[in-house]
Amino acid sequence: MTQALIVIDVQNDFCPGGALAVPGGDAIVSGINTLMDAFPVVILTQDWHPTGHSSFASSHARKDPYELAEMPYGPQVLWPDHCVQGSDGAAFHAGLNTDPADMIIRKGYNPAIDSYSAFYENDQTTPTGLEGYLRTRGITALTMVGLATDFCVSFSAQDAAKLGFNVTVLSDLCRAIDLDGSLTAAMQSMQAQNVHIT
Ligand code: VGL
Ligand code: ZN
Repeated sequence: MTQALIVIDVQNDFCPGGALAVPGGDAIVSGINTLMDAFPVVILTQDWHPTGHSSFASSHARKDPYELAEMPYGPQVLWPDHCVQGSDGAAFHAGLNTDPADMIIRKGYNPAIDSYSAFYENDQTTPTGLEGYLRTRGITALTMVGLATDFCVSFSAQDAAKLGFNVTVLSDLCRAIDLDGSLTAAMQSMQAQNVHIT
């Protein structure tokens, strides 16, 4: 069994002062750096949206951030503009040690479809390629940490578990947005998919 650590979206825009700041988002950075030493494989994900991305409220008439929009693939929360490709907000937190990463996978680059999960876009059918990468390297167990617990961590963990990986989420090294009970809902959904939460 080969174990990989997947570090989700530890980027400036999800940290205090960022466009979509997650409370305490920066508090997990040093713990994640330390944890990297314990894993033979480290993978980072990076939310990476083009300007005018369809998940931005600013791309929709008469919509404010945190409202819902009906997309062809279902309801989508609309966010403040964040993690625009090449911007400082899209960069990893300066304190995050990116050197141990074997691979950095970007997601959310499709203008028409958001991608919370590191495995599938929000249409739940378009793959990012991460599954193939993990399988061809013989990785069967995944530990996930990062931002945000109730969106990108939760969707990634659930997809991984559905794909048959043994998934553990270390909640101490995650932080949540917690929009209208989204954290409680995410915890329940992850548990229902047999994600181990510690
Ligand atoms: C995320 C909302 C929008 C996340 C990314 O990383 O959890 N949340 N884009
Ligand atoms: Zn995003």
